[in-house]
Amino acid sequence: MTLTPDIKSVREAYARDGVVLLRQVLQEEWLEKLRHAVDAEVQKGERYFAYKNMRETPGIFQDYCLTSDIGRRVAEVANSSWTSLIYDQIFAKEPGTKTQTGWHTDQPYWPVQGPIMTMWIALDPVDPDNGALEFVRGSHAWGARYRPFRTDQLGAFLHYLEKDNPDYIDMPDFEANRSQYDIFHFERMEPGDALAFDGMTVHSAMGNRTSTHRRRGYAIRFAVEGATYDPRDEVTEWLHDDTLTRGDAFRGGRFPVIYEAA
Ligand SMILES: O=C(O)CCC(=O)C(=O)O
Repeated sequence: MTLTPDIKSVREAYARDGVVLLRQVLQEEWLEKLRHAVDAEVQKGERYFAYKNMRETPGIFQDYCLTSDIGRRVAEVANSSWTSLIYDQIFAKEPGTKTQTGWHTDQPYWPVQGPIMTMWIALDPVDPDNGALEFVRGSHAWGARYRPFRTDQLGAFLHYLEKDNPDYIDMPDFEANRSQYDIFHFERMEPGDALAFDGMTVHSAMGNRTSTHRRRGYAIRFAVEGATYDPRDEVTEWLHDDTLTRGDAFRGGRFPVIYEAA
């Protein structure tokens, strides 16, 4: 018995589009706890992209990652026999934050090759007014590896990293050429719903144009069967683990296996 209803069509959508919306992934007991934990982090007043890797410190984020059913869900959607944790991140786009999160893919920023999945869990209702995520349908399957770049505090492009790495190409201007791509979003997420998306899917997030509707997202990044360790000093050092060697399965050390099929 799977945790995810209609798992066959969920897997088909994930494989085809590179993203799928899962309803009510988060149980009520976790929702309030995570909201409080997010608010406590955000009070620290750091920049938008700074709330990372909370799960390495004892507390609610760690408890959720290690003891909830999220690892099993990831394995189900990815059709994997195991799930390991890469890291977690808060995206709190508060009312009046009009800035769009720029178009990007995630995988080039992490020391991992192969299949990885983000679960972006909505802690508030999310719609196009307060910061829905947008995706380029099917872009995970293009085989394009987009060069990582640094952004300013609000997510605007500053400069490319690894300029000489031939494995990566510069990113097209998706925003300026929207009509050339199959760009879509999910009209509404309820608290507890999650977007499962591939690390190679091109995505962005709208600004929060409202003056009253918070948009707190809790994103957890996972590796699954087939993912391997691939450190690149200029970009991924913050996630390195010296107990792993390039090419090892991406599991163990800093990256605990949180689900393994019996
Ligand atoms: O929520 C956002 O603003 C962006 C999320 C995102 O880009 C990600 O989870 O990779």
